[in-house]
Amino acid sequence: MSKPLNIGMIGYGFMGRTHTNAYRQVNKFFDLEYQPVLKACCARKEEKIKPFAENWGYESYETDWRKLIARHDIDLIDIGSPNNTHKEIVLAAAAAGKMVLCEKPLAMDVAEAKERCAAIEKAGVANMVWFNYRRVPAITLAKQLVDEKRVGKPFHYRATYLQDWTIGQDVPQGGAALWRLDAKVAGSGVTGDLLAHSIDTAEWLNGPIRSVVAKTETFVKQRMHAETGKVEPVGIDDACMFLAVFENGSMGTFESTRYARGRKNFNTFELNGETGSLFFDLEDPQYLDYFKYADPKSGEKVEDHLTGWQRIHVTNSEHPYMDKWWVPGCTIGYEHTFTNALSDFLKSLEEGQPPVQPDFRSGLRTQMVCDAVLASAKEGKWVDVADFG
Ligand code: SOE
Repeated sequence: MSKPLNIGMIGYGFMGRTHTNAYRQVNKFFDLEYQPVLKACCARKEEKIKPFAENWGYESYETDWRKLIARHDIDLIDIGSPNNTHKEIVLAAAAAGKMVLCEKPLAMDVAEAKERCAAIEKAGVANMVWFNYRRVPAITLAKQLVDEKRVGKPFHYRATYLQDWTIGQDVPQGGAALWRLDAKVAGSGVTGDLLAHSIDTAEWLNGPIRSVVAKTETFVKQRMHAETGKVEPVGIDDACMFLAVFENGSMGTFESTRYARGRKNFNTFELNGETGSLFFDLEDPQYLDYFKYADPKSGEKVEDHLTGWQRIHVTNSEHPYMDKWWVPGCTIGYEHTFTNALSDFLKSLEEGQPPVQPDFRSGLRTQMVCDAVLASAKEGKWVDVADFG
């Protein structure tokens, strides 16, 4: 039986588009009871949101998110607007009993994340944070291989998230396109924007991070602000590297920057365990590399003259999500990760407990690690993540 789910989308930028595309596609590929209906979208500027609504097929639009939340014909509020707007919207949406989906990072800091998590849990509304990379089939497969004990006792986790789009000194900060460079709007730089993804993936695959020591750098100290026209100090971290110790005893290294010339969205991880290793690179997203040293069940070593890394082309129907898309060998891409995530969310509504992951509590956990990283960079010493809970 089909159940309409009326969507109220806030934001029309990069994330407004990725999420809306998922709402439009999900029922065409996944067999689900819930059918998202593009009821309304919302942004302050009518000249922006009206064409967005027309282009993507929203039935209506609003220019005040409070009005959107007050509407009785909206079931779910999806937040794809800049980070500093998330707080009030989440609190109001939860109080109104709406389901809430929120773009990452969940919050500007832990205090805000806790408040949001408490509001959502008190209201008992369905929720999810859009850490879409968990739904790259190769990353979901990595999780399956970890759960199947094919990596064994973990020793090392190594993550990088590299981009290069802010190197120019003349790139302004602030405004609709560049708010990620404005600390007042974004909260932090690469730590909240990029490392939050790496941390979410790392904790999903390798369990909680216990402690961290970090160093951040801001290479360009002043930039013109797109809204004021004035040259203002830059408050974000342009680059951040940190060492981590996981609760399971393994060691982690994380590196992120927007100053790695030639790297566009180089989100990689490698996990090295006693019986195997895994490697993934988002710039080559249909592959998962696996090195098998021993059989997970018998423990028998498989090392011989054929031993080597195995490149798994994650496009077969037995691979996560792939039976819903094309025929084996045909790849899917970035936008499909949002559709896959949405299908999991809608399935969880259909089936009830357990709530889909990553939920707000999981987003709070990632925020704790981000805050610990930034605090460590400030204090220049190891800090425990638990102290930020
Ligand atoms: C930043 O450039 C950004 O758009 C992030 O905000 C996204 O979360 C990431 O997936 C791609 O890069």
